[in-house]
Amino acid sequence: MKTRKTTAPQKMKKKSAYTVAVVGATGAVGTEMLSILEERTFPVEEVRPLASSRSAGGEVSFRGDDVTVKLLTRDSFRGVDIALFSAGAGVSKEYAPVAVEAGAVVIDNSSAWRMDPQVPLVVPEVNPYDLEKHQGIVANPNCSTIQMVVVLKPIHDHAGITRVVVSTYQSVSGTGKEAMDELAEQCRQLLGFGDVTSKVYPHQIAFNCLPHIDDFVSSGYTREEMKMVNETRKILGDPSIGISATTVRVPVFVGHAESINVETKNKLSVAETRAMLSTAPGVQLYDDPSRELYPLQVHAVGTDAVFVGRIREDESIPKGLNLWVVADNLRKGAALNAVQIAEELVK
Ligand code: NAP
Ligand code: 12T
Repeated sequence: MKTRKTTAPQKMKKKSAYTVAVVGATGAVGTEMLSILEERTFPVEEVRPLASSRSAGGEVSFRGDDVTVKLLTRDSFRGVDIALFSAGAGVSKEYAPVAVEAGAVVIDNSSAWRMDPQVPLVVPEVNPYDLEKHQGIVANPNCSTIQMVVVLKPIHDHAGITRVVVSTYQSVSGTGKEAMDELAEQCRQLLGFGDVTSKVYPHQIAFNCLPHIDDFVSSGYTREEMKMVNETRKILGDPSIGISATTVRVPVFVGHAESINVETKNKLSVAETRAMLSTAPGVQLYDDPSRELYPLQVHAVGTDAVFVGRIREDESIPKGLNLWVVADNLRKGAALNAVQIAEELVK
């Protein structure tokens, strides 16, 4: 893993409005970043959309204006205060230090810097205090980690989590625009009784589930599963929590769901857990089985909350809970969390 040399914490200069670069502005996450900056009226003086030669020269829309997409180069960050990166780990590894050198604070959505001990890994509802020691780069956690820790944090504070077993049901938008096109195209092919072609995924994703997200590592887990383990421990600041993850791609366009089993030091009843989660920041309790109300991907799309329901005691152990957690992976799982970090930095 790459580490950066230690330097003094870098404070953001207070301004009435900021120059914000969006690296990967034409992608699934970048597009969402632009609309969330606009929606939340983040104080933007100038927005600078950056991408590869594939879309440089094209336009994106910001506050009703068409803004020209520029080619990402080493000179792209002159005058930039905040650089939101969402163009993959390779781009982040190469260009985040360039942006920091030019005086910007980088909020990086890729996996490039997350586990670097000098880089804070932040979910504002969970560990905003970790932002203080940043040295120019702040990392945004993985989408599946973010929605899980928003719910685990209050449980951990109240009852001490010892172990988590999680299975995910992740949408194709987590992979990006091409994967969304692939799911749509395969649905058309199958409903027309044609042959299915796969390019982005190794197998058919339409009407199918793939227990495979990101590359496999030698242990047999995938990188996505290990991100959930390592990032959760870093964010909760507790390396002693046992975590086991199985990450699964499902044929859903937007929204990730997770089945989470939690074991705690102290007993939590369903009523206590409901009461606690009903006031937790960023959490929306949606749990009324008598009216068939539980979180669903189709309801979470376009919203900001992390929805939790199906809260049950795990009757197989003395102190355990089962939860079903759903969020919009492009918003709270990526773009919204990044903009919330920017809001904390300029506060
Ligand atoms: P996407 O829809 O495929 O978009 C990729 C974006 O990156 C496009 O704007 C693309 O520009 C740009 N890009 C790619 N290569 C580039 C290069 N060499 N130089 C400059 N720009 C380049 O993907 P996405 O879903 O938005 O995801 C982008 C990245 O965000 C992912 O790779 C991942 O690292 C991160 N991500 C994080 C989370 C999370 O868990 N927090 C979730 C999803 C994604 P063109 O239009 O020019 O191709
Ligand atoms: N492979 O940010 O494919 O590390 O859903 C996020 C999502 C990597 C990441 C995905 C991925 C990341 C995916």
